[in-house]
Amino acid sequence: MAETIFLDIKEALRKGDRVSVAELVKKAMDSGIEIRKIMDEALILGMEEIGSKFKKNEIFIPEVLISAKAMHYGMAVLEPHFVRCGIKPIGKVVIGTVKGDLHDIGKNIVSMMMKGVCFEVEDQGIDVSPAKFVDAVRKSGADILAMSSLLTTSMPSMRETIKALKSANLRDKVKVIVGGAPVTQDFADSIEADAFARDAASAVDKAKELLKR
Ligand code: B12
Repeated sequence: MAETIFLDIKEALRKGDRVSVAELVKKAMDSGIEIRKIMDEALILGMEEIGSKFKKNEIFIPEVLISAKAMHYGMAVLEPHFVRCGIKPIGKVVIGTVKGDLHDIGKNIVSMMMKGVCFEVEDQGIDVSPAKFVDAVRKSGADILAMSSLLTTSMPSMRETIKALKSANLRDKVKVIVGGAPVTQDFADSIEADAFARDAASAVDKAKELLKR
């Protein structure tokens, strides 16, 4: 049962059929399939398959954009079910995709899962400059700054943001976690980030750990 719906979701994602993606995700939920499974095995896997087709030049930016939009529709169906929190958040996170980078699917998943464990999340969106991150951290008094990068060319902006936090005397007030497909633990260490995570579930675990440090 799950396998069939997941195949249908992936196919609808590939076609960029946002209405079907949303309907099928809802159908999967209604049939009792675990939300995390729908996210990991249908939506994220589906997007990965689109990624490999893009890499092999079998599909191009317009198709990827349409699929990305459909992915957002699917995630929007899941999001309310991730969040079941009381009034008091466990901590505050400022999140965003770094300057020069427009990829936001992974960042949105991280944001959604952080909200799911009751972090208050301030999403700065995409193409966020170091100055904008610094400003958001200062104004919000965030415990954690989470930066996403999907391009090797935008990764240096993470370093720039950490430098900017230092210049603004905020570096010791906020923990920094970084992630995104090209980001590695070595890179995170080299820019003196406090943590790195490969996927959204580990991002949540690491963020909780950071609160204790
Ligand atoms: C979708 C997509 C696009 C869409 C983005 C739409 C959107 N709204 O996001 C569009 C079409 C706009 C696009 C454009 C481009 N793209 Co693109 N894109 C992708 C694609 C196919 C999928 C990315 C994705 O969403 N993956 C699914 C999510 C769930 O995975 P994820 O982002 O990695 O996130 C997970 C983890 O990394 C982690 N994570 C993510 N963020 C964070 C943050 C923190 C703090 C933590 C802890 C963890 C974490 O958790 C997430 C969930 O588990 C990838 C291929 C790929 N395999 O990654 C290429 C890819 C990233 N793109 C690429 C390129 C080159 C481009 C363009 C330059 C193409 C061009 N010639 O114009 C432009 C750049 C535009 C720009 N300035 O940003 C390259 C990057 C190569 C590189 N290493 O630099 C890739 C790898 C494709 C390829 N193989 O060539 N792209």
